Amino acid sequence: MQVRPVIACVSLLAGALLAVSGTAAQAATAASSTLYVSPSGSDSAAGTQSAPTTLTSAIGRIAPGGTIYLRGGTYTYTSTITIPAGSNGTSGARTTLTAYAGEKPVLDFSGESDGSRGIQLNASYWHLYGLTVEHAGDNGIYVGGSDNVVERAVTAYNRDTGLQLGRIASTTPSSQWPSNNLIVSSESHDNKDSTGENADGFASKLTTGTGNVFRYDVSHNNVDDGWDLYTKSATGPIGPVTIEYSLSYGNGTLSDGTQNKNGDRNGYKLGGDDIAVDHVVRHDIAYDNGHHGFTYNSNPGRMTVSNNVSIDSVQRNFSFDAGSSVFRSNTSCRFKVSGSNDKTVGDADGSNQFWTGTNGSRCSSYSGALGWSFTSSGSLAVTFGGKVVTP
Ligand SMILES: [Ca+2]
Ligand SMILES: [Ca+2]
Repeated sequence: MQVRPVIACVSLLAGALLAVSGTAAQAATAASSTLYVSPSGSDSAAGTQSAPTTLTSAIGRIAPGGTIYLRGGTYTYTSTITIPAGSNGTSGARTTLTAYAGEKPVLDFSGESDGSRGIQLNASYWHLYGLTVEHAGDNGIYVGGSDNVVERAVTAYNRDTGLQLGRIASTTPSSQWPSNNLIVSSESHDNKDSTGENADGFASKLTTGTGNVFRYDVSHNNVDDGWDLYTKSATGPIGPVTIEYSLSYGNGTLSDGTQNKNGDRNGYKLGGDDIAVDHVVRHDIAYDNGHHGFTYNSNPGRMTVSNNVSIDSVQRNFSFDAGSSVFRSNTSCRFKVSGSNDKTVGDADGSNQFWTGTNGSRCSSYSGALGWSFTSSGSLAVTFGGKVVTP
């Protein structure tokens, strides 16, 4: 309650600044809800452009639907930054935590001890944009809330999975597991836990609800898997996840060449403990992963597996030994890694070109060197030999 007068003061200033270029409606929203954060900010500062505050102070002060701007530079932290449950935006106006336009805030958690996460997003209806989160003692970003958007994030060099969704606490009932989150236009790479068997790029596993979506994301060179949708008997099925228009490559080998014998090394790992979940996996590319490209991993459900491309996996490009998944228009190619034939138990028709010793006609589009970038709109452009592919 003590901070209320400060907010009012800040709001007047922010409103005056934004009114120049914004509409009246935008200015009215920003008028009670804009804060600026910089690496040199202090907790007690007003949070204006000229007197920026700290991220933890801003999280405690921002109004629902407001915007926190993070100026560029490196922020060093020694403990988790939590956006607490209940500090929600609204369905009509998410609370936004965003990189200041044209700047790159890097949140460096090197000083954390093992087991401490970077950002813990327990609230709902937030929009995180443009954050780089590195070297956390556990997950870089952990999403326990619902209806959030994480956009243009980079999670790298963390000591567990880069970006993970899961319940807030062991006491959280399944009805409150994180749901309807969108992870979009984000990159996760070189995450590595000390055992070498847990750190994936992205994970919606163990305790996640329905409606979570990954779109236009890139996961590469993580010690374990690119994506992991693991389920286990103790906690039961998770909600179906959608992974689309994304890329997973080089998992099982870090960018510096490091491997760990415990790494699972799959591009997309889609299950666990023989529990059926009907995930949707479409328009995705797996390239040069250390085990399977796409694997059901004992998920016997009816997954939608369509328009994916898998190339040069060390084992199978597509590995589905059981279940009733529906396979359409998938493409499997080998150029330099021999591997094993695909196995696709379920409903697979002639639109697929699975690998059983030779490349199909569509493989000619995937023979060159891999490249990728995000377009200005945030979609993912993947190229082979310099040519954009759109599987
Ligand atoms: Ca593992
Ligand atoms: Ca994993």
